[in-house]
Amino acid sequence: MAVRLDPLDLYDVRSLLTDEERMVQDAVGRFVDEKVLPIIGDCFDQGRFPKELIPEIASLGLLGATIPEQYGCAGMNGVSYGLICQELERGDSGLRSFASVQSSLCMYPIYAYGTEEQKMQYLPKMAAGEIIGCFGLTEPHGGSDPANMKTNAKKDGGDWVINGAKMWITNGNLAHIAIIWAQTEDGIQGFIVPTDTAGFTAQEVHKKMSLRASVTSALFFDNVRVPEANRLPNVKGLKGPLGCLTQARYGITWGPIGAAQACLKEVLDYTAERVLFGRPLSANQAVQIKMADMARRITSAQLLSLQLGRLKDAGKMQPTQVSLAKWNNCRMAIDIARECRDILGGAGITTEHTAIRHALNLESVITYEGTETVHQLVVGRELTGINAF
Ligand code: TGC
Ligand code: FAD
Repeated sequence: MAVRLDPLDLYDVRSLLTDEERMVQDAVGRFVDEKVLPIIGDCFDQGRFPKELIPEIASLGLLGATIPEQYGCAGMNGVSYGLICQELERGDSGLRSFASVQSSLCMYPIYAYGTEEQKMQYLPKMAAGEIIGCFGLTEPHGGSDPANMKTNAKKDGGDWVINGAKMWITNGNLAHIAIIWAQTEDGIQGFIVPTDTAGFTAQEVHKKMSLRASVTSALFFDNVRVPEANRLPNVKGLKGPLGCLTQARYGITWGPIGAAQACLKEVLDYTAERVLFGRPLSANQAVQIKMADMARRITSAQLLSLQLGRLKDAGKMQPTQVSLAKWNNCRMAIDIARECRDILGGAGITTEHTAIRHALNLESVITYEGTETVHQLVVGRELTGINAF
């Protein structure tokens, strides 16, 4: 007798995981089912990030999960980090954003570019969720071109004085520290800026229709003074922030798989129950073809991210490969979420169902960490050798 396949994992990608990776996925999955799904629709409606979940996210080892245990982190592999992102985003992209920023954009640069003192001072408390970070690269005049950075840091005795502004910064009003990228006489450098430093202001962005269960802010620097000990000394130039983005974008290739799975699950259940023209909606060819096509695209995305993770864990992952997967998987998920919204009919327009929340969130996910066009042009450059930016 044919085995009934898991509709959300038609190729049994889970069987390609190690026992440890499966345990991570199950633990995060349980957390999402029990703690996130019951509240997240209301959080989105209210425009509220569920801060109360931070201690449990931290105690599950989800913050800085791939950083070694000597810094208070879980020391997991890249595939486990991907699965964390996938499960969190099955709940909501905002929650995955929180973990991505804390882990890949704030803890990673301290780990990769910081001194031993900086690592010991910040990483264990960040893993415990006691210190929250944000990452300031994008500026109001154009995020796709970070080389054209206006925010600057000038040396003044033993200090650095930072002036400028950053825009669209996840966790901005939650954060205790900001990892800020600024132009210096020696090129772009990174600084750890405590958010209670005089001259630092964070202003929350309101009226968002996307990532409503996430904090997004504008940051302003008016003669913000930090000591030399707060500079990340082990990198200079754009490759510093871009190196962090490669880590975060890798995780983001996994996240939208979770969002798409949540949407497909919802319409599989809905179309089985909804009777129109005397039969379940799911009995129509047009509806089955749409759902089959969703499963096809989810399966391709799962295999893409898993192979990317295996390359990452083997130390072979290239930024262009990350760009291809970020582009493919965000496009896959936003198209599926929009199609699921359509299949739900009128019921799909409220946050009683999840498709519209995921579709709206994915408008941000397909834009941040490099827009779809940026990633297409990275792949185009790889193929042709011509920089078309
Ligand atoms: P280029 O000038 O050629 O390169 C500069 C240096 O960087 C190196 N490099 C990379 N290193 C690591 N990872 C990457 N992905 C890298 N890409 C380039 C490169 O080798 C070079 O090193 P060196 O030693 O020669 O100096 O820069 P480029 O032409 O490659 O960059 C152009 C472009 C458009 C791809 C880049 O500027 C870009 O990616 N723009 C998009 C900016 C972006 O993604 N911003 C995201 C902001 S953070 C965010 O959105 C967080 S949302 C988080 C959430 O809530 O989840
Ligand atoms: P622009 O760069 O102005 O781009 C506008 C349009 O032009 C896009 O469609 C783009 O694809 C297109 N375009 C650009 N260049 C070209 C070209 N050469 N050819 C053709 N088309 C082109 N940033 C951070 O630093 N930290 C964060 O924590 C963070 N969190 C975010 C959270 C949210 C919810 C959002 C929405 C954004 C966040 N960002 C963050 C910023 C994000 O990275 C930027 O929005 C993104 O990089 C695009 O920059 P931009 O919005 O300035 O658009």
